[in-house]
Amino acid sequence: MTVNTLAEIEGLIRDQDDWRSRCINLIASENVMSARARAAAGSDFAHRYAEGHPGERYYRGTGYIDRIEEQLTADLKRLFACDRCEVRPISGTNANEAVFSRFVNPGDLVMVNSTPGGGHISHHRMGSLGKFTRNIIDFPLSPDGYHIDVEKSVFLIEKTRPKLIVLGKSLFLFPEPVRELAEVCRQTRTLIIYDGAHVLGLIAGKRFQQPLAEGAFLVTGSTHKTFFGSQRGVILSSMDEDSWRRIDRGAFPGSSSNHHLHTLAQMAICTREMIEFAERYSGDVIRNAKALAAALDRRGFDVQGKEHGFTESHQVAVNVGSHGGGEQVSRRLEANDIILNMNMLPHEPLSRHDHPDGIRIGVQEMTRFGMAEPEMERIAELIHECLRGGNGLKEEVHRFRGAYQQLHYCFDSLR
Ligand code: DSN
Repeated sequence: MTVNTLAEIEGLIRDQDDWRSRCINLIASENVMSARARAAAGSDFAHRYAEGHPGERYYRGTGYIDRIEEQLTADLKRLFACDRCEVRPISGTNANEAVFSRFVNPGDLVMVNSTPGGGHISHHRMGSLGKFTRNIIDFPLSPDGYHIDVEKSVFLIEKTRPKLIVLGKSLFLFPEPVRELAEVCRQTRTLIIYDGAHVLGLIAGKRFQQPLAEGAFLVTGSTHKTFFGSQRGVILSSMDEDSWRRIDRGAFPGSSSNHHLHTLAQMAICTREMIEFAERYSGDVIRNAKALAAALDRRGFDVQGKEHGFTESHQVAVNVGSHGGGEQVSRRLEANDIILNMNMLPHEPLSRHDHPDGIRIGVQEMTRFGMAEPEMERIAELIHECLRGGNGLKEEVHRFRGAYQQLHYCFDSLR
């Protein structure tokens, strides 16, 4: 549908704000920012450039962002207990690109999680990693598909001696075997890259594994899934000076020029919120994910990972093949203003990427709006009703969501 006038564009922006505030938002890669963080998007920083490092910029007029960037970097080092932090990537994929571009040469072998096994597109041949090498192999998985098979992986790493392994993924229910693979990787001089995009806030809250302490060379991540925002990327490490110089050049000028100063300012605010609230928030998120998984299981859904307690993260995965598959189910739910995404599950061939069996559910946003275990029960009930053919649930969804409009785990009320 064509949008003809400026007023129509502005109307669509308002419609989006209004609509998603009435939806049950369950996309595992999204979160919402506090009003204080959102306000920074409209600041003068949105117009400015600041290539380089604080105090050594290629532009003048950067005094204020220099102070913010320095403080943000210091805050993140403290939060993640590391010596080095790169905040200039403008997304998680951009952060991965900064790393791959400096540590992967043509022909280098890299081991990753497969796409059906949950691996992110930037780890694959068609994504960022594929620009630097085509020699990419998958981790062997345990029979349930949600865990890396450590024994087989150790054997494969010893035999093939990859340059890098990339742990961390987009369908991310359980911790990765960082500690278990650290020793063999030391022996084979294989670097462990941990993509923590989905679980960054849970790591910050110390409710998930601590990849750097467990032996990862570096952690990349986006900052807006279980972290509070803004939509950016980050690289964290305690690596040596020489290696870090490569990351530094990878971030700029390798994979970005200007690094979007308004969202950097927002991230500085969100990081302060994380420092204060991450521990409580991430505990609540994981409890809610487990509660939602159990509630769906009780209603007869094929919730994945059952033998391991369903999930240890913000995500729940459900095989809805018997309900018509993930594509159809996500559309039916969207028609009732329950928003989530279809997702491949580990047993599926790549050819089913646009009609997979699975759906992936994330509870991090609704948790931030104050929902707890009883509300997870109600969400399970609404999903169940909808998939049993119930339509016209929108009103009930809006009524339910209407009671959860205030954002928690932030300083908005102290303004
Ligand atoms: N593809 C996104 C996700 O939804 O997991 C991450 O970039």
